[in-house]
Amino acid sequence: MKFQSVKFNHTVIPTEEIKKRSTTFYNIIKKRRSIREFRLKKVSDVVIKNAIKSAGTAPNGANLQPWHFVVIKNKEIKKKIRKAAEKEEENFYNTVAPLEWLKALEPLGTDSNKEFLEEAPILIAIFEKKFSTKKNVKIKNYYVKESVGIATGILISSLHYAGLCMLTHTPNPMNFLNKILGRPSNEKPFVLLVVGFPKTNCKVPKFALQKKSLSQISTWFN
Ligand code: IYR
Repeated sequence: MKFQSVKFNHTVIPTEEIKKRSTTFYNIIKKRRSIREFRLKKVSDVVIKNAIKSAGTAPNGANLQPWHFVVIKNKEIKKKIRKAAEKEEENFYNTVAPLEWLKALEPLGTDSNKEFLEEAPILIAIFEKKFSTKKNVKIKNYYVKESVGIATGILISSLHYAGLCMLTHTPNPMNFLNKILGRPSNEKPFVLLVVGFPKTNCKVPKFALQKKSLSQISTWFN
């Protein structure tokens, strides 16, 4: 295989240290919870910048990096997003959602009120790019959903590790985000990440604590 390459330098750390690090990571990530009540406390830009830069390192199709992150701190824009999201959610909860879906959502206690979209200090709208344009030429992207999904996972992990809380919010449909945020039509909203700190008496659904066991989620051929 012929390709321009550079040497890959990887420091192999001692086995015991690897085990320790993996346990530490699990003990941190298992504390992540989706929250819907945010306090007014601000978040430093540097934390958001580092998280987006981390997300930008995600493995992705042909290194075309088919994502775009829009950071919203502006009150007026948050208000517009809340209004548009609540309109879609009202339609979802009152008209389009099948009974089965509403039943599945019952333990979460969610409804069409999305106050958190104005309460939270930061919203990050993540867009997937079906294609990119370079000097007016259309470039097709590959494995877009997979790539953006992995990048979003890294973004969430980074923010959680830094000590922030969030909600992955997906009002359906989300194309109002293109209009409000002025994003082009080759970009499709993937998720709206609501970021900040929980209110003092923030509550989370009890049932979401129940995670499937290792044997339920994995199969091993040793
Ligand atoms: N988008 C709606 C409904 C909703 C759907 C799922 I699947 C969830 O895990 C949570 C909510 C809302 O945000 O209320």
